[in-house]
Amino acid sequence: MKVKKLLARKVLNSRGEPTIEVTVNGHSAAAPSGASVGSHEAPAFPKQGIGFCVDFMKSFREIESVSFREFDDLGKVEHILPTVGANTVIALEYALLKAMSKGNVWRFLNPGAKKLPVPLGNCVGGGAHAKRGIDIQEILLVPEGKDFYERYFVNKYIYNKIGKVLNVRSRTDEGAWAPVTSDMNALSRVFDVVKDSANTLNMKVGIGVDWAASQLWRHGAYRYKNLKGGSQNLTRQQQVKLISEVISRFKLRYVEDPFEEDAFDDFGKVKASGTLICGDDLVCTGMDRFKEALRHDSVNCIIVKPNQVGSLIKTKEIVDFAARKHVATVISHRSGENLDATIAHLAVAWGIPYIKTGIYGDERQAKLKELIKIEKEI
Ligand code: 2PG
Ligand code: MG
Repeated sequence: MKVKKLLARKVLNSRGEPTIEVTVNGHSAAAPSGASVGSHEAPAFPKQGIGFCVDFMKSFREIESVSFREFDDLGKVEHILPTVGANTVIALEYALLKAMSKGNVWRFLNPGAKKLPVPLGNCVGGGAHAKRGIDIQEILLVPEGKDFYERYFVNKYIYNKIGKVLNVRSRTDEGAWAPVTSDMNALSRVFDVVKDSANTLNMKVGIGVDWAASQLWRHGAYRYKNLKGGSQNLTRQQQVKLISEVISRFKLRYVEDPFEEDAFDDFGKVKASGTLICGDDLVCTGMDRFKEALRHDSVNCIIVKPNQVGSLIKTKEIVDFAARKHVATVISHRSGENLDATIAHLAVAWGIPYIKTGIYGDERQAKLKELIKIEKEI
């Protein structure tokens, strides 16, 4: 495929922040943006700003001489990362993939793909994703079910139930309920609703948490506004103890970033059987940091977010490497999203076992609906 028409413009994401949209031969894509951004992520945009990136893409003539036939050909544009930032590269790569595959990305990448990922559903949250509320960034549902659609259904059912039980109207950036209460109260109420709903539905549903602990870590302590009914500062050791207690009390299936982003050793201290200990800010989709995490035996799961690293080639490398190391992967949306559903296609094509997308809102539903469609095609 040759790039015959390349367009770029500024658009707004779900948080109302500007980002770039790139269109290749009529196929458009934009990259999402985070609010709890790991300090080891590639910069989303260069300091000259998004307007500069839009102008750069519009005059990116050298792309016309490249031929794009397969996934690895994306490597031919990745040298622009230092100039235009990770979000521009990812928007361009998504648009190129869509154009190469005529919109059928998963089949183009892996026609033999068979498995759909398990949707981790953000049902209650706070932290950097809400103006007021709990300290924990996300409480997630980990549904079991015979197929993707059933798991999608379970998440939606329980999400609605939780809204009624907590009696809240406000939502986080990702569409999760944002109650103003203590973290422990939120967790135990979700735990009760999940238990009741699982009985009613006759299904198994686990609970997960994205603690996003780097956001709480300031001047050598984890600083909570309302962990148990009042503000509290915890040392590293106290945080390890807290996380271990919470894992066993709520039988957590999944815990993301329970410690600050450089605490490789602490992650390894809370390994519990049946619990995925997941690194997001810890690894930032970076191979070097992932290898460091393996050396410290920190995690048995990692988040992958293409725009943390600004390269789909490197994202695939880390996904494949993790599979070889028996480390689970979770491909994830960002809190500032758009309607693009490419991560749904990547999850299927690359055999990624989990996808984190949220439950409520058009931008979250876009990915889930795409997976429901793909399940029918498979
Ligand atoms: C996270 C993400 C997505 P953000 O921390 O996992 O939920 O948040 O996009 O704000 O980094
Ligand atoms: Mg996270």
